[in-house]
Amino acid sequence: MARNKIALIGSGMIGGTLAHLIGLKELGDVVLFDIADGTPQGKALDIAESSPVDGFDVRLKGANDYSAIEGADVCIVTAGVPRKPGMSRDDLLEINLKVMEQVGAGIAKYAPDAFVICITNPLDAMVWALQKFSGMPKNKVVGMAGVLDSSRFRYFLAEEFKVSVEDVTAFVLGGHGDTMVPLARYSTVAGIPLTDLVDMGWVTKDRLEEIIQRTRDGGAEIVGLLKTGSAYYAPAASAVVMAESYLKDKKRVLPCAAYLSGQYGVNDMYVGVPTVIGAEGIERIIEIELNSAEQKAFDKSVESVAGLCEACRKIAPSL
Ligand code: TXD
Repeated sequence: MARNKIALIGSGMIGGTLAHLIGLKELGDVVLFDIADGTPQGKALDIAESSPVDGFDVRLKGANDYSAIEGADVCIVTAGVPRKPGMSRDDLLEINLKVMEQVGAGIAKYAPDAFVICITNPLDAMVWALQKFSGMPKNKVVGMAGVLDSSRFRYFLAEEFKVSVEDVTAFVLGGHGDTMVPLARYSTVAGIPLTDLVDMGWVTKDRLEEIIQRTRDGGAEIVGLLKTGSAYYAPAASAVVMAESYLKDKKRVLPCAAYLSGQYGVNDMYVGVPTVIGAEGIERIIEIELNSAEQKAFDKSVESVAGLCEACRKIAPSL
């Protein structure tokens, strides 16, 4: 049985971390692709040289030519420019839109059957553009943000309550950015909703609001600390979980930026919603009831994603 092939389009901080995690988990052979000469080759060789120590059998290869990704089962896209301090995700739009055009063409030519996970920011607009540029099926092109945002929320809650991160679940809806919508009543500690934990005196409403705001600002907090780039360990781990659910047909329920055609009243846009990922890609979009405050926050988030898509259309009218 042939091994899975995973192509990483972009071999920067997230790309390199992805390659290492995929190796350690033996998820498949890895091709690191980048326009920078030597970076993907160097990272592939460095990680391959760690494989005898950690005992994993995975082939790793670096390339500057799209032909190297031929037949990939999964493509994870991080190509582009990351945020610098003071820069918003939207500032990246113009540069990264051009990158998505090239990446879309490369994947469509060499790996048209792949499951494509886009990470490049501004996420909801870039994954939308990538799907259009590539012309690939909408259920096979998805954006990573919700797994990361909810993981940050889970971590902050576990710290607050002094319980294991394993027992905290969190639910985040909407676009990746300042308008994301963490949902307290669908986030739990061992099944107990946060709203009940407020009633039980575990946390005050105000403190919970602070944690929610920290989650919204989670990306900026890391950018402010690192100063030279954005987060990469947690984003890479989040994308690997999505790739694994696809390759192993696990049907995990994961919040992802998925193409909406009427769900949640949204059309022709990618927005973060709960999905089921299995061998068919995005197999299901789960629609939950929102109360009026949640709906309002969600609508605001959708509006900001719509603004980004509009800005993309101005730059690339073919979209
Ligand atoms: O939740 C999320 N979705 C995110 C998104 C969380 C964190 C970071 N997020 C975004 O991921 C971030 O704003 C960036 O847009 C991407 C990648 O972040 P990373 O930290 O890996 O950026 P790097 O280290 O700068 O790597 C980008 C690489 C770099 O090696 C460039 O040479 C390469 O992309 N690059 C390209 N590769 C292929 N083709 C083209 N055109 C290209 N342009 C740049």
